[in-house]
Amino acid sequence: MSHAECTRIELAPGAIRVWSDLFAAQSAHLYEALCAEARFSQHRVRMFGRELPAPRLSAWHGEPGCSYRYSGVRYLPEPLGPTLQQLRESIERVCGERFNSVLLNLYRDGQDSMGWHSDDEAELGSSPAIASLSLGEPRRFLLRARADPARRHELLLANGSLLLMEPPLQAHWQHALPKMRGCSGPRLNLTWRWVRPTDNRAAD
Ligand SMILES: O=C(O)CCC(=O)C(=O)O
Ligand SMILES: [Mn+2]
Repeated sequence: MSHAECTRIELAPGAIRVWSDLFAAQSAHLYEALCAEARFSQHRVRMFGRELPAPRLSAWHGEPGCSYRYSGVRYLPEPLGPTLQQLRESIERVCGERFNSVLLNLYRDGQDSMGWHSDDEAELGSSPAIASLSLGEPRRFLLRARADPARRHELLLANGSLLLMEPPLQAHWQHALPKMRGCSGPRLNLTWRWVRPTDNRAAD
């Protein structure tokens, strides 16, 4: 990990911080190791009243009890392997935040995407900090204000970049990763979260 510069962008209410090449030097190694360590599957999403395969592959890893509910399905965490453990420590140190779980999304090419949403699942609490590591092809990342969707901000998330969405961004802004023409390579994204652990037997 290099000692990269951090840029803070005020998006009142809320802010983001970006380290544009923090993990660039290790990116190829991290990509390989994480693809071997993570348990990817194609989750299903509810869109336009129908259930469809998500346009990306996903994996949920975390400490025991950190389950995650998405599109009506509860995912139990796979364990944090050695690469994820090490990354978590580095990212916690840089961000000054604690994380106990991570959602990995593998966008196989520019046709894979993620629609508009906020990271506002109940298990994240009312005002979460979310740290997002990008490895692979640069992709556009869009933000729009909930109160005024014409108010937008756009970033190009580069290989090895780290983005921190500071509280209370999730309450006031949505984000999306649109399809991108001309992008033929894969991108792996990891969003680190603090989930309030539940008793798995009692949670449903
Ligand atoms: O791939 C990205 O940069 C965004 C991922 C995201 O928003 C999420 O996992 O909730
Ligand atoms: Mn998100």
